[in-house]
Amino acid sequence: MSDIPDSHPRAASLRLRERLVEGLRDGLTTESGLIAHGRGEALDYLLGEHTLPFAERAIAAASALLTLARRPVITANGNVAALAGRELAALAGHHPRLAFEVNLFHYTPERARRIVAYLEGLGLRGVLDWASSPNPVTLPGLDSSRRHMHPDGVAVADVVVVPLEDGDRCEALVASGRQVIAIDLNPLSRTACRAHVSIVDELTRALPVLDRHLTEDRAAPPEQLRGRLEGYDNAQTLQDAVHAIRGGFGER
Ligand code: PTJ
Repeated sequence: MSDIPDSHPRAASLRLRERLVEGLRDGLTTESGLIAHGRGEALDYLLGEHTLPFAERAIAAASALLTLARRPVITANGNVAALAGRELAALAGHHPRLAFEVNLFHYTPERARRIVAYLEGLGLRGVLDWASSPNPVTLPGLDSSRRHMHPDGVAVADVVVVPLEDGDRCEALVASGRQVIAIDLNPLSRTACRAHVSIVDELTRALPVLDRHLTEDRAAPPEQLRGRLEGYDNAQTLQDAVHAIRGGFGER
């Protein structure tokens, strides 16, 4: 890691870049992942690099969905593992009901194996990889490597969290009847527009907030959680996010 002083105005953003560059070096992330990160970084800059009220609302709804879920699964690609491995491990430690599954667009068995090993090295046990199962299941309507599902993971999930996802998979998951929670800084992406709950926030910032909400919701009565979901309007979330991006937050 290079030495980024805390006083650097862009320290947090530069440290995220470093996580991805390390991820590339360690064979977790692809070159395309760096480009995908640049797009997210630009949008986050326009959002003021803060978790804004529309994202807080979406995270509260996501927490209700996950708490009510029978089998909640969070999927991780190369960017997600490299950027947010520590945050995922913390989430898993606090909320053992959550399952984690590797799902890659640019799939190679070696990269999947490295991602599982990396996450397990951070303390996240039992990360699923469809290729390790003799009976992987296929998500209908999808041609990419992302169609494969582990039979104990996404295949049997009723709620799936898809951070930094491509639109095709999000659409196919929604079409399959699963509830889908996206974490995506682009409120105009097909993923954000198709998901039931779209968290328009930077992944490593959003996960600790979700962690806190999940802890608080453990004691919440189910009717209260269902009421929160009924009152949640994802179209409004996306509209507020677009408005925030277009408005900008001034020079920093
Ligand atoms: O590891 P693989 O092979 O599965 O590939 C992963 C990537 C990310 C390369 C692949 O899924 C991809 O190309 O994704 P997209 O289609 O570029 O979509 C990524 C979305 O995530 C974009 O809308 C970005 O704005 C958004 N994004 C990027 N970085 C972040 C982010 N959203 C939240 N937090 C971020 N840090």
